Amino acid sequence: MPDATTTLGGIGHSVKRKEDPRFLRGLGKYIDDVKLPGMLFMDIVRSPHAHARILSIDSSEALKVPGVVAVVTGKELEAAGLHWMPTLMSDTQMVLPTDRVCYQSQEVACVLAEDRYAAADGAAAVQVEYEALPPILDPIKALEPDAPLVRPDKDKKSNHIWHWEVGDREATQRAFDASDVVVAQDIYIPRIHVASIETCGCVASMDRVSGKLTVWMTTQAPHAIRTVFSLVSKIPEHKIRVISPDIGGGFGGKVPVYPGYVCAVVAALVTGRPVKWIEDRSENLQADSFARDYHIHAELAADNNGKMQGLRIKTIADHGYADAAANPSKFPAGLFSICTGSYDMPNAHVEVDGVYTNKPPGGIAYRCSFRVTEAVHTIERMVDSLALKLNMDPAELRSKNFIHPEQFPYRSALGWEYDSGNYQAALDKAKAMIGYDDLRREQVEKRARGELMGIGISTFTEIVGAGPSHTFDILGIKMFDSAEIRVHPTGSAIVRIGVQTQGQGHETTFAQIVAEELGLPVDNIEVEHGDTDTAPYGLGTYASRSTPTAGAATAMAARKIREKAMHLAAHLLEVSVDDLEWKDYQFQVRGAPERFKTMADLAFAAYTNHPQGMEAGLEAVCYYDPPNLTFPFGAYIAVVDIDRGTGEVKVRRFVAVDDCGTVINPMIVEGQVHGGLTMGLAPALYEQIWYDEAGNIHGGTLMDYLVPTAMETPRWETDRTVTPSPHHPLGAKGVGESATVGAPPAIVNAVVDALSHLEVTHLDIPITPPRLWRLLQEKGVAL
Ligand code: MCN
Ligand code: CUM
Repeated sequence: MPDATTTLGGIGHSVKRKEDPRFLRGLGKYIDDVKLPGMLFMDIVRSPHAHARILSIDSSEALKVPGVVAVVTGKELEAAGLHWMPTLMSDTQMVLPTDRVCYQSQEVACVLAEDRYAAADGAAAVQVEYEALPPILDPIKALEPDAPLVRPDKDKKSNHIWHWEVGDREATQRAFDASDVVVAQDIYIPRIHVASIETCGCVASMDRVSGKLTVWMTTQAPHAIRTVFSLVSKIPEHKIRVISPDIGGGFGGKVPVYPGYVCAVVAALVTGRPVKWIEDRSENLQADSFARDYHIHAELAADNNGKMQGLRIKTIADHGYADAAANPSKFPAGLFSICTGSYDMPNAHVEVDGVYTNKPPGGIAYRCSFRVTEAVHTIERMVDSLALKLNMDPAELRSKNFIHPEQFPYRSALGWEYDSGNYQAALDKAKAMIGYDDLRREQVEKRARGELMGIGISTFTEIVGAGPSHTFDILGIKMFDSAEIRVHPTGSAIVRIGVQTQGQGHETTFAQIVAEELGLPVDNIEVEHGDTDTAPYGLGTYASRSTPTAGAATAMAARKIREKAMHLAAHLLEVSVDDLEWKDYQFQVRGAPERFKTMADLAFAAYTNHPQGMEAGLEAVCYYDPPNLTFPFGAYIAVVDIDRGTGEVKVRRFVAVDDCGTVINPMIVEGQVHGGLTMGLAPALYEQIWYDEAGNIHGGTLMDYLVPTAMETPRWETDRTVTPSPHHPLGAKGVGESATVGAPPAIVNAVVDALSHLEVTHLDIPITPPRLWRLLQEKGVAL
């Protein structure tokens, strides 16, 4: 007989996803499925130049295209004061330009038409006269004193945006002076793009009777967007409704506000008709927010035994023409300062400088909780460099430096308080799964035969769950999150949460939390989110924050309900609350377990038989402000074989042991890890966006931006350890990005390991076959 928790589908059960029946049958409701009477379609004219003056925009031919209703340019927006908008990092970004464009594919004008095709024909007919200007593309050259300015509109006459540093510079210098060995490395982490299946878009509609603006949009943070819309447009917040319906992948790319959204809203307000805007694939790849683009110089100091003494990092962050990163306001370089990783690093100092260039605004997106990928890549590569220099096994070097379980809560040299961890246990498990020692023996034999095989390790620490509101905010809005639960008289319930899902399965996992806390079956619990008119205020889904924040809020709200239910139970059973205990998902009389009330009994009583003086109903709200972030971690080991004839890297095996504390749904967590690993393989071996000297984008279509398919993806071998978070009510940590953060250095370390006997100490990503083949040729080992 199944036990109570199996029937409930509570925490720890691989409940099948409630959202899948509609997705698998093609019945999801995405933005493009929103169709309103009288709806106009918008298309965007984009710049062919990376940097140019706009001499004129002639819309007359476009207006002659049958079906075209209007053309909107920056001049029209300027008249309404809407041609610039704030970015999430308090920078400014053009909605539509009035006099110059700053990157290739930048929005120049938008065309509104009766159908999508007329809009596209209209956009092609808009004539724009440009005077090309030399683009500034290299962020290091952009910092030279005589470099032309990307942003002449700014008071500061420089391409330097901000400087940020943390740690103790002098102490770190002393540690370096006193150390036996120092390894130093330049590491470039290139621009990449999330390439979610669904591109971005919106439908904006103004109801002329109620005066209410409704915007269905591909956003990961509907409430924050509504507040910012209200502040910028002066439309009262209750007259704005933002709905984030089913979303076909977010991965960070749907956090920022893009000019297209704003243009569609303005067009709906001006024309009085609903307006739909949906990006095509190349617009999505070429103009939306980018990730990474960090030029890193790192140094790691240690003594001869391999005990790490200090870490020093200097980074130039290429932000494109605007700092439109979606970081918490006080963290211009995100949480890059997690770069001391899983190691007990006594000293560290980190500096980052943000720089403008003629590229699309970038700085966060791609499954990374605010620059953690860059941090993890740096430290995990540096640890391997050190191992090579000391001729020490990289697993052994890691073990020597891990923060020990008894050191938690651990305060890092850069100021974070790690909540919990057990790094050695995860590494031991991964080593056992993959057969580490056997692989090392195999490598020796293969090397003797001239075969190139490598083993790479990454033992990373993530930092997710922004955030404690005393330090974390977005444009002043504190980063808490929320849940609201209402139990209906017949024992089913609705849960509304301030975060939402872009594919993570929240409709299932949040129901599981309530099932566990209240003892109601998961099938009877509906989860609703993404609609600002109904969901409680929350900051949205990114930075793997849903479980750490709204997950905690859901548990706490459920516990408030349980508290009230206990009083109802005492009333019904005619005992004092002190005589009751919550056991086997029921309130039982202590010592007389045959006298009990289930939550369904109590829900009914809450509406039909509640004691005089008690409010009717059974519902609760919680706004949860986490006391700390959560620090999930993992140990990954990759085995690669290199084809000496083609330079192709084949990932033969990949073992991933993750620890995200208490697991709510093991199947969903495994799915998150599988997807995340594939998105870690991608930048390691395939994906990159780069710009040629004229500022033309490369990797701006799926012809040359290589998203891995099932063909390239190895069979992931996953397992886990469980080290609960001591401060989360369920002990859970986030997991949504761990694999993307942890995987790239494991793969790079494996490739470098395969070539280490040829004096190869580092490779930048992506390690593509042509790049690697050239290196094999140089080393005389290509076939
Ligand atoms: N979970 C769990 N037990 C845990 C931790 C998480 O069962 N201890 C479950 C959660 O309940 C949730 C899922 O795993 O269903 C992910 O939870 P969490 O780690 O809290 O992350 P978020 O829900 O906040 O998701 C955001 C994260 C981010 S930031 C990116 S980027 C990313 C990712 O999720 N984007 C995704 N995974 C994605 N998966 C899909 N399918 N689509 C995206 O756009
Ligand atoms: Cu930076 S990708 Mo996720 O945090 O949406």
